[in-house]
Amino acid sequence: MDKTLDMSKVKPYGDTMNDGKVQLSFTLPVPEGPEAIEAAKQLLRTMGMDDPQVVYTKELTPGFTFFNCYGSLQHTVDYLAIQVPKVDAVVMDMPETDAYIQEHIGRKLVIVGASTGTDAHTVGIDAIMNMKGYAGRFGLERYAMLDAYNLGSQVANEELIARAIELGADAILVSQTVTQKDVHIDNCARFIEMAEAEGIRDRMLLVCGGPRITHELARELGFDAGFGVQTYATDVASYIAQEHVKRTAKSKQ
Ligand code: B12
Repeated sequence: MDKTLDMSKVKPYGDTMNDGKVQLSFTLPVPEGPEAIEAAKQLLRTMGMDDPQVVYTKELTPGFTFFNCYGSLQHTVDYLAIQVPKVDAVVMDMPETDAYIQEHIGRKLVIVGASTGTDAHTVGIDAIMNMKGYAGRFGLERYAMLDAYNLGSQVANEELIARAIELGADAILVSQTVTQKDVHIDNCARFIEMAEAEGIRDRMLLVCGGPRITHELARELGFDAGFGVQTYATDVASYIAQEHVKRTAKSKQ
């Protein structure tokens, strides 16, 4: 390990430890030319960068210039002080998860999911649930030990909860992509209120996901877990199976 590396003062790495090198791209509403380059360099210095360099410029359209820049960041971050709430599960692949459910639960788990409220984005929930899957991982519908129902998009909270009750679901998946005016916060908060009113809050695992969802936010909103970008079916299936087993064991104590 490099002796000059201090984890309480971590800096970006370029080609030598602590050189702070970063690459940054942005567009300014100014015409291309020496003044534009100087403006970009001044901005980089203001951002805390030494030795700012503009290595590429391109006028996108008259009066707008795109920049590719390098600089050495002065700022550091205390990596040792960072604490991020995380989903507590070991990620297993599909055959492992199926075997785990077979061995520890002995029946199929029922999962119902939807993109809820006015949200019309389906690609995220499909990536997690659809048979064909996403990024080389099969979706939940493909698992032998899961019964997965994807209700699609723009599904009302009432409808999702009613279907989950009807199907005797073990887990509900809520997908939220649009976050303008915090619509996802209002919608998720209403979903949890409704789940409590219907008496399913402690009977089913409630999971939320989307590009701007974090585990921390989901927990604050009352869900059991939250998943953001770069989530795969394997993450979700592993969590649901392991958490189900943990809770069943607890309820028997
Ligand atoms: C495709 C798309 C559309 C398509 C959707 C088609 C469809 N069938 O889904 C269409 C054209 C319909 C559309 C419409 C709109 N869109 Co749009 N759309 C996108 C786009 C380009 C890609 C989204 C996507 O498919 N990502 C790929 C998937 C795989 O990623 P993901 O959703 O993040 O999912 C992953 C994780 O988040 C997670 N995940 C997601 N859900 C869940 C759920 C659970 C339970 C779990 C565990 C995990 C999980 O797992 C997935 C896999 O890793 C984004 C921009 C972008 N590049 O992201 C804008 C974007 C999402 N759209 C946006 C907007 C504003 C809209 C509209 C409101 C536009 C308008 N004014 O009409 C409408 C919305 C209408 C509505 N009522 O919802 C904004 C949202 C901004 C915001 N912060 O709210 C974005 C970011 C574009 C932008 N930069 O402005 N859109």
